[in-house]
Amino acid sequence: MLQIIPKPSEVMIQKGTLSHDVEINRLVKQDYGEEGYRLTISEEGITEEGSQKGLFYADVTLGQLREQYGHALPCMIITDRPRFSYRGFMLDVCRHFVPVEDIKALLDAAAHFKLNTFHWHLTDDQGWRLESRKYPKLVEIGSKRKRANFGRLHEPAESGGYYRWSEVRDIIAYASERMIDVIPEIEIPGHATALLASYPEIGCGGEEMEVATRGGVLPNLICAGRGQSWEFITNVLEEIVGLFPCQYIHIGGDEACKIKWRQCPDCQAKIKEQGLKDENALQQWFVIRIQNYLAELGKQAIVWNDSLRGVALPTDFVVQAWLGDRELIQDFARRGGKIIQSSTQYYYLDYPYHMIDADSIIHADPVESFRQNSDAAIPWEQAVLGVEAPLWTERITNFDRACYQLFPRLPAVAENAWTVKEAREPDSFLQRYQNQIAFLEQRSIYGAPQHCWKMSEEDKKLDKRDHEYLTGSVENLAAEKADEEMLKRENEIYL
Ligand code: TNX
Repeated sequence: MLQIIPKPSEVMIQKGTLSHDVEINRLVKQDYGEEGYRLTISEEGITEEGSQKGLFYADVTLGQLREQYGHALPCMIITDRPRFSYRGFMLDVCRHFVPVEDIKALLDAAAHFKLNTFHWHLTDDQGWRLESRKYPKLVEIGSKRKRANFGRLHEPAESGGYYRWSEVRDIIAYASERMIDVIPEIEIPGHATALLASYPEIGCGGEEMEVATRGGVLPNLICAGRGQSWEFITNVLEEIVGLFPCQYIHIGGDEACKIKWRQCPDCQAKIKEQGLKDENALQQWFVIRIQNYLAELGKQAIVWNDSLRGVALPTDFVVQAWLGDRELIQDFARRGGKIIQSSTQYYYLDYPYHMIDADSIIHADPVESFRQNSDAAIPWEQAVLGVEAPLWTERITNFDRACYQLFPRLPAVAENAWTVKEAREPDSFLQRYQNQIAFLEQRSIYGAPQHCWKMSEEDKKLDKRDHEYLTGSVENLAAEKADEEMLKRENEIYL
């Protein structure tokens, strides 16, 4: 069996082996679609055919074959193409900063599994991580925070970090050599505490605050009613559009708890002025303006599914589905909208292995869960643009821990995103993963131990106990719970 991840669409094994060194014959052809390729290994030599991206993926496949067979390659013809055009992983660099070198190692690994999108979660309550020339306080103030209250972690009293424009360009170039697009995310209007700590005048009532040191849902929102906020957002987005060549900009939109908007005279005046129904409609009015602004600059906005609440969101947005809003997601798909599959049930790689092991990911079809209990007329296979796995980092303080969470689960996600339905073979995934370990370890990527790949009930119990130990400072959890209860009472939709 070929030890390749993601499993290719079609493999024809031929007689013979190729054991001498050969030059690879590369033919640029569009016959295999935007990212597909054909790889032919014969006793005479190796031929790759495809677009520029296809040729890159042919090389990746060949690399994995060499890992398996060394210098005696069996003759074969592989014809391969991806099921989804969007195959992503997200990295939260806000809760804990991630150095450039670590991001590059993860991009190497992502490309090895034919992922093509890196979603860079650059702003959140606990940190603003992107240099701004127009708003220098975003990093002077917003990129630093005091010891976090995420759980039982040994953290320094202060920490921080941000990316300079030169580093951003370096990451984009590095990713691009690996056929990976980089999508920046700026959270609007919620998860904005670090921004508001830097520029309080962008929030409701100009309230002063500090960069957050706890997770969960906080009520600090960009004010939708003030002219200053609009100017601020468009200026920041203008810088971002200038930096990132990608078609998409992610503008967040999750967990925007509306307590302050309800009390803010500017937001309430805006609701009246625009004839809006409520605060959800105000969020939509705000993001639709932003999408229109981005469209003028040739970009498209991605939002988390929470932004579907209110009126019917125009389908020029792409919606990233993580939790809830089932019917709104269905309605969006029915109207022709595109959706990224990031369900917390399978794709949240910050969750512990006892909740999601690699085996359960690989057995989940990215489209089926949308199709279940939905209107049969919805063309889900077209509506799903692709799959993305987020790595939130509240409890991930370093590269080793990130790698533990990501491997082998990220390769399982990559296979779900790449391998066409007819070729899927989930049962052989864990065995094929063995052939990838040397590549990863050469890059100092050490994944989770084998008992995590497919967890027995006993191992789940032990993992649960370890996880509670890691995250479970009792006082922290009690404080978080009390805050959340308060927010829940005031805000019907969240948590
Ligand atoms: C929810 S997913 C969040 C993040 C957290 C994550 C933890 C999403 C759009 N929002 O802010 O980090 O849960 O799993």
